[in-house]
Formats: sequence, structure tokens, C-alpha cells
Amino acid sequence: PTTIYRKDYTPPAFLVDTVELGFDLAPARTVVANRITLRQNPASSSHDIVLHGESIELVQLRLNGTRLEAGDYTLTESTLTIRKAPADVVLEIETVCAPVENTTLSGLYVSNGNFFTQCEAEGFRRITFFPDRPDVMAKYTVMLRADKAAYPVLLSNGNLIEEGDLGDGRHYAKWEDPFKKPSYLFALVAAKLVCQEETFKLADGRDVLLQVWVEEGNLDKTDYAMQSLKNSIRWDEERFNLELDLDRFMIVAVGDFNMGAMENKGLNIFNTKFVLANPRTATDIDFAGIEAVVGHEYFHNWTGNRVTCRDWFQLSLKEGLTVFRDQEFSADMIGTDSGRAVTRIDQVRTLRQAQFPEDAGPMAHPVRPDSFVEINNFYTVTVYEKGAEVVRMYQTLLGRDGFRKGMDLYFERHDGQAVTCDDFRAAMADANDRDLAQFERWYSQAGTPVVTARTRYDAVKRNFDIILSQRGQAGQQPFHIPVAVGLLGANGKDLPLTLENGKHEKGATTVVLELTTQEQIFRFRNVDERPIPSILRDFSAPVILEYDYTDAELLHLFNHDSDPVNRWEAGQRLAMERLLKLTAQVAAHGDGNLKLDNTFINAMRTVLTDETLDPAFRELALILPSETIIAEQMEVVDPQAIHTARQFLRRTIGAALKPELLAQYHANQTPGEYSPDALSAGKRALKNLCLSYLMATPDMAELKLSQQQFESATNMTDRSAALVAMIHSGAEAGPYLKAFYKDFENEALVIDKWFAMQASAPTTDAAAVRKLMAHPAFTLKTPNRARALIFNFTNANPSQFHAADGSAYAFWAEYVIKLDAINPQVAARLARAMDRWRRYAPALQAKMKQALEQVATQKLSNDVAEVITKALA
Ligand code: DPP
Ligand code: ZN
Repeated sequence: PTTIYRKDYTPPAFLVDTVELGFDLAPARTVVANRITLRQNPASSSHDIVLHGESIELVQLRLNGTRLEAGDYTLTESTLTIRKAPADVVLEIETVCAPVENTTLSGLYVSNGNFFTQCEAEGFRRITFFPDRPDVMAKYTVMLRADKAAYPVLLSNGNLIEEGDLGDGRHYAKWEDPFKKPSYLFALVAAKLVCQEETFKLADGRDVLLQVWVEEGNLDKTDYAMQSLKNSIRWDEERFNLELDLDRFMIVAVGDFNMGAMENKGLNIFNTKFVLANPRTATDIDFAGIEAVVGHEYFHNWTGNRVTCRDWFQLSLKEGLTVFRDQEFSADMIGTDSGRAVTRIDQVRTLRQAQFPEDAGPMAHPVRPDSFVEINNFYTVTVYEKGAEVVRMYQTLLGRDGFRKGMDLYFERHDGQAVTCDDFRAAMADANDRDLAQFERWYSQAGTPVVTARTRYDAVKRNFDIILSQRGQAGQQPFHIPVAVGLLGANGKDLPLTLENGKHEKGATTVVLELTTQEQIFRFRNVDERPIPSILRDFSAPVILEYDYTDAELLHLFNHDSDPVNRWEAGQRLAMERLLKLTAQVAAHGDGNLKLDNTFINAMRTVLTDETLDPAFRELALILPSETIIAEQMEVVDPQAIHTARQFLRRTIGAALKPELLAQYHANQTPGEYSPDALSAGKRALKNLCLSYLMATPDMAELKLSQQQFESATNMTDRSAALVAMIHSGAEAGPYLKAFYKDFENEALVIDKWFAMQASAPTTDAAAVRKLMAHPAFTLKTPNRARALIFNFTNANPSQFHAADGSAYAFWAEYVIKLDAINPQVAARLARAMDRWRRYAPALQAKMKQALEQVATQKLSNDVAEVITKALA
């Protein structure tokens, strides 16, 4: 496999003006006729036309009307090159492909008998020969022909301009996209589907047609996606003055899909998981996911489609920005400050659970990578979630209005272009007259910076100093880090702030300190008492903050901090301290003599019963850091000891707070008609967390409670939570699992849950997973199903995945190899489960290495080879 470098970027030799595609669709043999007009790019000195093409068969090729023979061009496994081409060229290319055999789900493929495409990043080349790179933007016209009975619906990007019958049972549809686009945004669907549709009025008064297309049996699950789409359109108009630029916007759901969804121009194709929901089949988390992903893909229409990426190293230009936009959208949809904080805490949890480990492991890369072997491996939490943090920092530094000015200038300058992360940064800087040169390091330097804080108080001069220092990885330059800070008095209230040599709003109780050098002193004046500092409020930068808080200070913050994120954070620190101590004790002496202090229990009790706090916040404050997050804090990871320690803590809380947990369980019921709104969802989350604590050491009464909840639940959130509580507590859940399966046999997304909850149960070992794989409903070919069972075992069940006998590692190796033969993108994700193998105790490490090496000996896709090679390097 070859490595591609960002520094090697060169502009394309030829630009494409128009693309006319004709498809004769048949599962085993689809014929694609492609007519493209190209012209020499004045910015390039090359005269060679380089087209990409993969897994397609060339039937014939014409250049300006003349048929080319084998000697006139060079064909390799992945390219077709025509040397010394004239400046203006019309190419006519005929190819064939076999969609039904395409299990990679990249390019044109068949899912449940219907045709779909996925072209990002490099799938278009599996459909036809083309300069398949995002800086080649062209206008597309698409003619689809297919059997009418089997594929009554024929869709592509843009507007439908013609349709009709062809005789012999076939029909056609012709689509035209009025906007120039890169090939990765091309899409087609030929399928037997039905739609929910609606006419919607835009802010400028235009009527647009909105459609959500699904298989017939799923028409009862499209309301929320439609509502989310309308909300997204409104939100982008109001927050960024960005309007839908088409007359028609379509969402299509497909059951076999590698990603969450895809923002193809005017024809978004979605994993069913992010479209289909009704109270019976979907949980609150599913509903929230649908809102976020529908928003995300819709927002791409401007941040991604109208302004796209020059090359794939710039992926975060559209992804980081669009994640930030969908995060803001979800927060605004809740509308309250406390609801907004809950979404922010969720984002911090995701970063710590997945991004920090990535940034510290063998696949670490900057938000804008410098090199890759396979671009599909770089659709990562770093590019997406850390990328969103980087965008958020602009807003923190420039303010909401300043950020908006930067966005306006970005579109003014770059509409219709393929640009870079530097172009975005320049727009932010220029619109606000700010120097953001140093900020560039967030794009170029990998790893999570550590910010260390020290403080000193001078009671005589009434000065309080916060000394901030930063360290990145060896050889890195200092970052430009916004550190939001507030000071709490002994009464728990925010103190007024007077920052020396700094500007902030009068009366502000939070200021943003800008740490730009290795170490800086920030002095607050007129401070009447030694305050307790609340540092990194709202998680103002994606860093690890070190500060020597005492337990008493943490308790004070946990009880009083006006910043909900830091309030939550104080609780996490209290818990983490204890979890690490307990883990060390278990490792050294077993689990016989573990103890937990009352201070911690009391703190948990206080937050649990504080009715002034949102239930959603209380739930987050009561969840202990995950086993994965605990592992990241340890030099040498002992997964069994972590699990034992965390379970001990859960059991102890469950027992000590039993009356309060029961009371909250009953107080947070949501009777009446189900609604996924944030308040109701928060109540259910708190109630179900109470249940899971109560079930940590279940006796008959708790078991009954779970069983009752399972049986009387009117929605999937409560039903699945009850079942999970039973399975994960080790209670006998067999009959309930059976009943659940039977009820939802025909709901693929619910059956995914059925597999997932078993895979992540601490009692499920590799042998049990293998047994589940033999279930007739299991298949490796549908990514959702494979992820539900296999990934939930390898990623969400650490104590079993790291079983001392190495049985799960062998299982992992076997399925990385098996999946790679079917779907390299999904296999490469599974391969990442070994990322942190060097952090484990020697005995486990040796077994992990052995499994990695076993995979390495196979003939692998580029995707998996890159992950394995980097892990072993
Ligand atoms: N479909 C993926 C996303 O929206 C890749 N663009 O993030
Ligand atoms: Zn995206």
C-alpha cells in the first residue's frame, strides 16, 4: 500500500465542466455510459488526463468522437491515463459493473433488492472512470433506466426533468443537478420505496418539496426525521442565514450502509438507524441521533457541498464544522441553558471515551492529517469531534457574532469552490481583524495537550493568580488555548472578576483566558477571599486539565458551580480518584476489603435528590466514568480490576442510596403519550439509571421492578432499559430476551439492539458471542448487525474482550479477516479495537500482539493493512 501526503497536492491537469451519465440498471450487470467534457486546467502544466476506476470493466472509450484502442491509453488496476490530450476533450466511456456482488457498500450496490450508491470518499470510481477528487466540480445530468415493477422509484441529485416508459416493462427518469459538485456527492437510488412528503415554505417564500423515502412497512417511522428536517431548514435560515438552494430535498433510508448517512446533493442517503423511529421501536437516544444526523447532513448542503474540500486531508473543513453546527442545532432545539449544558457534557464524554484514546494511540493524527494510506480510515473522532471542538474554539474566542461574521465571509469568498482549512481560518481572522496564525497548530499538531494550573492567593494585596502552563507532544509548539475561568466564593456564588491586563464584560463571572505560550500568569484583582477556581468552564478547549483539587474543593464545585459542565466534572473527578484507588487495591489484594467513604456517597445522594436540577443533568452526574475512560488514566491497564472496582462502586451506591434511588425511580415516570422531548427523555434516563443502580445487586423486589417495567413499558426506551438492567446484572433474563425477540422479529433495528445488549453484558464471553453469531438473524454483510454484535463485544465489554486466556483476541483476529473479505471499511473499524494494546499488562500484551500478527500475515485490504501496520509499528 502506498502512503499519500498532503504536501504532494497538485491541481488536476483537466477540469470537468459537464457529466452526462446513463445507467441501465440490472443487479448482475449494470451498464454505465458516461459523457464528460474536460478542459485543460490553466493551473496545471500536465497534459495527461488521469481518470480513476476500480472494480469496473471498460467496454469502450471515445475521445472527441473517435474510438480509442488499447494502445491509446494506459489502464491499471486503479487508473486510466490518456497522455498528451488536447486542451478540450469530450470523453465517452462505457463500463459495466455488478452491483449485486458489491459487498463493500462503496460505489453502486444492492441492498434488500434495491439499488443505492455511496461515493464518499472514493466510491464514484467504482461506478465509472472519472477524475474522482473533490477539487473537480462539474454539473451532472443523469438518466436512469430500470425495470418498472422492481424499481418503481428512480432518484438522483437535483431536479427531476423527465420521466416515462420505455416499453418492455422498463421506465426511465432524467435528473439534473443545477449546482456544480464533486463526484463524491453523486447519488442514485432505484428501488421499491414509498415516501412521506410535504411542501415546506422557506424564509424567502419559496415552496420546496421534502420527501423521506423508506420501504413500505416503515412508513410509520418517518415523522421524526421529517420534523427534524424542517427544524434543520429553519435553524440554518435563522442562525446562519443559509437557505435551501433546491426545489426538492430527499432523504432515503437504506438498511445496509457503512456510515451514519451521506449528504449527496439533494438526495441524502441514510442508514435506517438515523431515519426510522417510533416510540415502539426507538429509544430516546435514537430520536436524538436522528435529529442530529438529519441536521448534520442537511447542514452539509452549505458546509461541504456549496463550499467543499480541496483534497481529503481537508476533511475536517466540512466535518468538524458540520458537527459543530449539528451540535449547536441540537442544543438550540432544547432551548434551555441547562439543556444546552447536558448536550455539552455528552460531547465531552464522547471526546474522552473515543477521541482522547485515538489521539494517544497508533492511529493518532492531526485534525488535518498529513498523510494516509486509505482515506476511509480517517473518518475519525479526531476529524469529526475534535474538529468540531476546534471550530467551537473560534466561537469561544471571537464570540457568537464574530463567528457569524467569519462564516459570512467564508461563503462570500468561497461559494462554489473547493478549499482548505487555512481558507476557513483566514475568513475567521479577516472578518474579525484577529491574528489567528498560532491557532493553525490545532490543525497541524496531533495529541491532546495537557494544561496544568497552579494558583496563589495574596490576602493582603487581594490578588488571585492562576498560572497556566501547557505541554503537547515532544517537539510541538504551544497551542492557542481558550481557558474559560470563574471563581467561586465560600458561599458557592461566583465572585465578580477583575482581570489584570485583560478585557472582559463588566459584571462577567466567567472570563476566557488565552493561553498562547508555554506558561502564563493571569492575575485577578480585588479578590476578597481565597476563591475556588472553576477552570475550563464549558470545556472551552479539548485538553486535559491538571489541577490539584482537594476533595473539599471538588465537593464545593460539585455542589455549587454555576457552570454545569464543571459541576459535572467535579463529580467525575471525585469518582475517578476513588475508582483508581479501588482498582489498585483490587489488583494488589483482590476484592475482599474494598471500602467507599461516606463523603462520596453523600455527594451522590445530594445530587440525586436535588429537585432544582434537571433530571438529565442528575443522570449524567451519577454515571461513573466508563471502564474505557478509567483505563486511559492508568499506566498499565488491568481491565478485570477496573471492572471489579467499578462494579463495587456501583453496588455500594446502589445499596447505600436504595431508598433515594427508589423514590427517584417512581418520581421520574413519564406517563401518558410518549414524547422524545429533552425533559421527558431526561426523566427516563434518570429513572433508568436508578433502576440500573438498584439492579447492581438485585434482590427479588428489584427484579420484579425490572420485570414489571419490561412488561408494562409503552416505549422502547423503557422496555430496552429494563431488559438491559436484567441482562447486565446477571439475572435470569432468558424468557424476556425471547419475548423481546419475538415481538420485534421484523424490526431490524430492534434486533440490532437485541444483539448489542447481549454483546455488551459483562457475562458474555467470546464463546457466547460465537453462539449468537450462529443465530439465523445474524449476518456479517449488514454493517449495523455486525457492529451490534461484534463491535459491542470488542469495544463495550472490556472485561470480557480482555479475558486472560486471549480467547476474545483470537475471535477478533478471525473476524477482522472474515469481514475484510466482505467489507474492508467495516473490517478496518473492527481492527481499531486493538489500538491501545501496548498499555496492557505483559501477559495480555503478548496475546494481543500475537492476534495482530496473525492478521498481518493475511492478504489484506489497504484499509485493514494500514490499521494493523500502524498498531504494530
Ligand atoms: N456521510 C458522512 C457525514 O456526513 C461523510 N460525509 O459525515
Ligand atoms: Zn458529515
